[in-house]
Amino acid sequence: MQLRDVESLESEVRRAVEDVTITDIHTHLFPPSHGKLLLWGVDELLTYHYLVAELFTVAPRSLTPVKFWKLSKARQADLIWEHLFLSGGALSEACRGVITTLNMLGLDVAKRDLAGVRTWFSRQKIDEYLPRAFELAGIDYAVMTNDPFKPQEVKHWEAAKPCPDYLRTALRIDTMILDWPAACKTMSAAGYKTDPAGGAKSFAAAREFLLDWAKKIKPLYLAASLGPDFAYPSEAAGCAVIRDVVVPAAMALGVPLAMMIGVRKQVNPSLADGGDGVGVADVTAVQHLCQEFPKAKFIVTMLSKVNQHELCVLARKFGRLHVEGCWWFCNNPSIIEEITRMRLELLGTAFTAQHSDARVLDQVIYKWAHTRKIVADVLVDKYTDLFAASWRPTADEIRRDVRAIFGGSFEAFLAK
Ligand code: FIX
Ligand code: ZN
Repeated sequence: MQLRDVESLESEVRRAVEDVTITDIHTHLFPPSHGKLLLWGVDELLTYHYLVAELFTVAPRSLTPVKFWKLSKARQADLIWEHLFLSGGALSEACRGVITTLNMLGLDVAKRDLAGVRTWFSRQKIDEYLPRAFELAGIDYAVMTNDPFKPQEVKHWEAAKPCPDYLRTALRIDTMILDWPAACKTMSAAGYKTDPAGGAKSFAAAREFLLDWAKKIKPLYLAASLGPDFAYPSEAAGCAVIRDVVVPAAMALGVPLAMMIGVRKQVNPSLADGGDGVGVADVTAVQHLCQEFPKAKFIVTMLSKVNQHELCVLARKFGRLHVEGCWWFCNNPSIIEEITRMRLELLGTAFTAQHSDARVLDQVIYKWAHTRKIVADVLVDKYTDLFAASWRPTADEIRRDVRAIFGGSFEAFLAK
């Protein structure tokens, strides 16, 4: 039925966003059977690398990263709680996220009782807590980041540990593109005759490595994080790997290659995972890949706010390029709003609004709650503009469009 006035339109849009089941297309979660790889609980939330980096923007000089890393996880969390929350105002998105998560779990955040929160978490069982977190977040499944070059991950797949169907895989192959010799070591040890010097035989063996891994874990896509200096084509070894190994394997598997472009790795190594920065990248690298491989599919997100408009326009030129997410340093309300508004205006619903990038399970709770609010506000504006021009969307159409940007378009793109 058509909506008769702007008030009913707005409430329908907000309800649709509130109720939509979201597909989380990029996370760093793991199955509970993969043990400590799956991070969860308040101390992991507080020691998220975003908060570690923020701690060192305010910490006293006496607290150096070297000293910090020697402390227990709980003591690290105590310091972050003290400096960023109790005496820091908790105004950053990463701080607010912890508070949103604890609040949505029903904990009394106003008491600021970290010890009490820890006690509560100590009583949770991961096999019940994981589905509960997904339910609070409103997600049907999450796509993991599965790296065949990380022995600590490989051992669990080789042992065929169970993986619930609400955790899907992505084959993460940065090493193959960015450090071919290191990738050769891993692949040769696994019986794939690969040579640091490359060459046709070596690349054929590397394609077999990817196809065999795909048989094992059935990835929804192949994925790589690339720097702001990523150029294609170029003389860099990684370009030959992309051209002769990665894209051919993705096409043989019928899956997209997902590229996350613009991370300036380890700008400050003392911060470990928190030490990565951002740089403006060259969108023409994506353009050249789309032009050279018209039958391949690419999913792209870029880290610099500066790159977003050019990437959006490019996605208008290539239907086999899917734009997704407000990645990492773009995953902040002010930037999510700007990017989502622009994507709706340029792409309609042919994009995926967000991914959580959750490294800690509990983060899916806040990352999706925050994103839903921002996207709802943007969609209310957009539908109101249509309504003002006498267009009359129905409730079903609004639900259809909302699902599209929260996973529907992604699944349609996979099936293309
Ligand atoms: O490359 C990636 O998948 C990035 O998302 C991570 O490396 C990064 O540390 C992160 O989790 C950002 O949110
Ligand atoms: Zn990530």
